[in-house]
Amino acid sequence: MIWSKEETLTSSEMRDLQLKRLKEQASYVYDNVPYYRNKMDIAGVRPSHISKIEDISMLPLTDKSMLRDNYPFGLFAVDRKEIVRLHASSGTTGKPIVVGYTRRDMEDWTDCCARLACAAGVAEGDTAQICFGYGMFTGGFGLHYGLERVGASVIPASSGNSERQLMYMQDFGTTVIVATPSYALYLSEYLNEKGVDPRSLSLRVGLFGGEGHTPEMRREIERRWNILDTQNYGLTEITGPGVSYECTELCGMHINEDLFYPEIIDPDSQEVLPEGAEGELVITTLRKQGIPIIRYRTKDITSLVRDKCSCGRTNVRMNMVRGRTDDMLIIRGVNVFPSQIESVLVGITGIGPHYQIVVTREKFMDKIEIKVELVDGALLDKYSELERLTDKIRHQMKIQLQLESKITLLNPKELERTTGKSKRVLDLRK
Ligand code: DLL
Repeated sequence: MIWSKEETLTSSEMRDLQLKRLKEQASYVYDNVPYYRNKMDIAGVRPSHISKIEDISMLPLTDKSMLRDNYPFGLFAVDRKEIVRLHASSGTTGKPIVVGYTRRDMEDWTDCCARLACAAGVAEGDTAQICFGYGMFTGGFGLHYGLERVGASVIPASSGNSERQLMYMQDFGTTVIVATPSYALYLSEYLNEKGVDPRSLSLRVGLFGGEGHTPEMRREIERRWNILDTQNYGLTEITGPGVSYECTELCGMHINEDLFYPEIIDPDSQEVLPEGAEGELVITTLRKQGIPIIRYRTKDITSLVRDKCSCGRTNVRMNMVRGRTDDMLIIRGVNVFPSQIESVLVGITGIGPHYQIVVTREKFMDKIEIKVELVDGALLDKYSELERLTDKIRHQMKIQLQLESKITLLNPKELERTTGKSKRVLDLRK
């Protein structure tokens, strides 16, 4: 089944709709968001200059820094009283980036997530267990509403607490798991340790997103759980989950291009690349009211596929994300910037400016270790002081990153020094 008629438009119908919406969205931001008006004025572009969809490339590119510089509500295009929901995601500094949804934005978001669920074959009669965090992260709430919309019975289990997750799966007859792919793998190990074969449960479909997963991970998930592993993609800045999603053909993620216009650019030259080429995904929202976003550089590397999909959907697909162009780490679905870690460390006395972040994967679960040099090596002999300092750093990291981390204190000069760019991150997951 296909949820919405916008998923099956002919290419000329889609282009007409996109052009109409792009013109409206460009005028809307020009009139309502001073940041865009300034940017367009500087570039000498007016919304009225847009006469075909390709003209979008005249509009200026944007990135996360605009959200940081306009924190918290400077990019909102409506009065605060129109905003019915706020969400947030990590920024490059201590402050998060904040997005707001109007009632219509919530409707559109719900519809996007309903399309996603429907494309994976989820429907009335299914019981969907959402293992994403419910909170400022968009994963939990976004999928929640979409799954309810298709008629599934939703278990808002939230993240963590594997014992509970298992109990719900067994007692409530969960048929759909909604999680990061790494959590699905971790949970399967946990179940095995408890003597439960994941394949003996009632699960049949996984809706996985928030981080990438390789074809190997997919095979492993399918083998361990005996479920259909589908992937979906999204980002807070654009809407959260529901930007794109796989259908049961598993040949790329269909983009909701009636709402989000995708382009692929060369991250260095910023030129738009021809169809099929791999580069950085840039997205323009076409119908957002709360916080419309023009030509947003996602930093995600992928390519677009336009050939026919046997599911009947005609909307363009994006391939699995191959990586990112920046240093953002995704740890168990949580976005982490090294700069956030640094901002915690610089405020703590007793430790020096040298640190290293080591990311590993144990039993499919991401682990983060932060190695920090002490200013005074003699402290290493004072166990209680050392423990107090370690606890303090761990606690502040938890507040900043929303993640547990391991803190290791080192002797002064123990970390390797480089004359060039310092290598702060050691990602050993690949
Ligand atoms: O992760 C939204 C989301 C939640 C999508 C749940 C799907 C399911 P952010 O926290 O803002 O939003 O992180 C966005 O996560 O730019 C990608 O780098 C990465 N990401 C999300 N989904 C995928 C995916 C949510 N399927 C950032 N494959 C994005 C690869 C993904 N990377």
